[in-house]
Amino acid sequence: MFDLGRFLASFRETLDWLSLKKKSRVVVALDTIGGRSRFQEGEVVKLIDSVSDAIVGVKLGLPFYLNLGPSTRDVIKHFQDLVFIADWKTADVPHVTRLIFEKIFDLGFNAGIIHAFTGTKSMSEAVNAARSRGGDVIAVVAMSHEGSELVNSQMHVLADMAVKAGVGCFVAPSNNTSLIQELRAKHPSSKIFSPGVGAQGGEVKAPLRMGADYLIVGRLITDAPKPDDAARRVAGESWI
Ligand code: OMP
Repeated sequence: MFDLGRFLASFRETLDWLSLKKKSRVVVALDTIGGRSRFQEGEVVKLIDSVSDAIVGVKLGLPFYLNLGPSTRDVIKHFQDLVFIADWKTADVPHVTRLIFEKIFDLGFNAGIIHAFTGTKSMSEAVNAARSRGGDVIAVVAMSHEGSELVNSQMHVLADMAVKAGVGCFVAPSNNTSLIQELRAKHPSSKIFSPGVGAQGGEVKAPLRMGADYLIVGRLITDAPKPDDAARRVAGESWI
């Protein structure tokens, strides 16, 4: 189905538009389905279909691509009313980063995630690939897991490098909301994506109140007995 809102807008505008339309700030991280990391294309389409009215986008990581390969393109093509984010968390030299991001957009993704610690030149190459293909880049500037203290202690340096490279979207953890608050204060017009909700201890409302724009939610939805119910519940809570 042709979708005018999606056709006219950039990644960030499309997200805002989908968010308003669906009253949701949820991006689903599709790493597992019912606890399994091996699944068929049909299962993926069925799961996304069942939650699509409650979410604004889907984030597909490297395990997903290693499982489904080029069929990932067919999954993306199936859905008009969602954005797709490639979470390959690239961390490479500039010219290889550009090659990876070109492939990401050729597959139909709307945005890709890069590690900000790779520096301004690598991020600029990702941004160049994104601009030439109408996509966007999201930089990881802080993380949600135990062991991320080093990267988190450098969040502001990383975010400044990302901004210098032309990146306006960040990943920052929902289970460490003071980092979100600091990031929002320094970068008022950025988009902040916040993972770690549910399975990693983050709450739904707290990161949004601190300034996050979107929640990245995986197992809480994808491994739930009824993913559609779980997605609707999280979406409802996220609409504050
Ligand atoms: P759940 O813990 O199942 O909700 O999944 C979280 C998702 O967010 C996974 O796909 C992770 O790869 C991703 N993620 C984090 O959990 N922590 C981070 O610091 C960054 C990310 C990410 O970049 O998306």
